[in-house]
Amino acid sequence: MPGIKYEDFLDLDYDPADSELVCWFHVEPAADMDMESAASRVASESSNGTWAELQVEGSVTDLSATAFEIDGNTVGVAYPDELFEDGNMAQVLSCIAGNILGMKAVERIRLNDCEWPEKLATSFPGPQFGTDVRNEIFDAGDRPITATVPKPKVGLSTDQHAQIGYEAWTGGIDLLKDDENLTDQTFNPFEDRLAESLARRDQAEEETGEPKSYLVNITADANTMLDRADAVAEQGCEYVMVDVVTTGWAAVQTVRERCEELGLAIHAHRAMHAAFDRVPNHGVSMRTIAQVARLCGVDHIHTGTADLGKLENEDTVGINEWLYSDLYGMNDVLPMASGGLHPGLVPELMDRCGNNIGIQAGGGVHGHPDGTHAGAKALRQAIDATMEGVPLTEYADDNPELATALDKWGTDTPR
Ligand code: CAP
Ligand code: MG
Repeated sequence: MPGIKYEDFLDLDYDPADSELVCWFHVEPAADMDMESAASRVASESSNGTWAELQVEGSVTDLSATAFEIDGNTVGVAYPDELFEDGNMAQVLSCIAGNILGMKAVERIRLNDCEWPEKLATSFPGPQFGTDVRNEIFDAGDRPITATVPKPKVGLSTDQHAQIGYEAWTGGIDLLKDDENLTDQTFNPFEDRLAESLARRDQAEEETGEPKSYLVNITADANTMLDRADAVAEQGCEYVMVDVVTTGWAAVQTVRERCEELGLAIHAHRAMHAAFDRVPNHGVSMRTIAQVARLCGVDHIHTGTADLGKLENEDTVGINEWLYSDLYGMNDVLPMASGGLHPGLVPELMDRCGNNIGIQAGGGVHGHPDGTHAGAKALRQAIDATMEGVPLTEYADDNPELATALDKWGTDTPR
């Protein structure tokens, strides 16, 4: 590319082709840099440019990106399809969320949103089930499905873990969920926990007549995750849980391929996402992380509590809407609301996020004064009341477990 300069990556009259990936960045140029120069460098460094002028003979397919829009601190960059390897999320992110995040030409930069073109998007499998899990795996009708994480998040023995699962399932919870840092530790080994929890699940299904399942955390290196997914399928469970940010997208894609063969749904925990998305002017947005997760093929992903819970959230409702949106016929994803939730917050949560969600409460179930079983009943009572349009305080008159939860937590947001 003899003579190509940074400025050649900027064209504010350019109209992206439908085949191009369009990325929207928040850009704060370095002190000695104007926005147009910064935008050119973003497009250059994330596609096929560099700082030096290169003398390269012969024709090179034009893989250059184009910074085509600047609006305040918002910069739009269009990437030609040939730049990307179909179906390779690691390579895509190495372009659009790679070196540019550390460039001296920008003080801050954040990848906020992507508009995925059909060929690239459909080169990924997408979710196997999506929100259909609510009625393909459970008989949830129109209500949100429920999950609970035994607490303390790690340290319980296998027996204690399974017993808590049984009490939660028989109290009305649909899904028992491992916590993000529970995998295969000596105090609660994976294989034992899987077998014992599923044995209690079968008992709880028998007693309640309701389908129950278990989000067992298979997080590990890719090969171990494949072995664990095989074990989950052999034991007759419907799900695996993966900490998708700490395992990495390439490993998620490998697990997704195996889950297609095994017919297993994937629950994506997003621990470590805040390293990318918490700072509003630098990093990678949760919206982008959720888009990547959908393409890679998770069925559930945590997207926050619309600021009702204990953790910082960005645009839960907007992210959820994208997860439900049509993407070339790709399955949608069930958003999981979690983090500081308890029965008193359910009506407001469902008012803000609707019913097509999962609701996870750990402390909000096991912290109930009368224990896990009562806490599970209180969570389901809060959901049932909200589905019937009955105020919780009124519904609590005939539902003592809910009354006790409201006495303890009211409608306060924990910190
Ligand atoms: C919630 C949780 C989840 C967070 C993750 C926890 O427990 O198990 O990991 O919800 O955050 O460890 O805090 P509680 P997010 O229900 O007891 O708060 O869902 O925002 O990814
Ligand atoms: Mg957790």
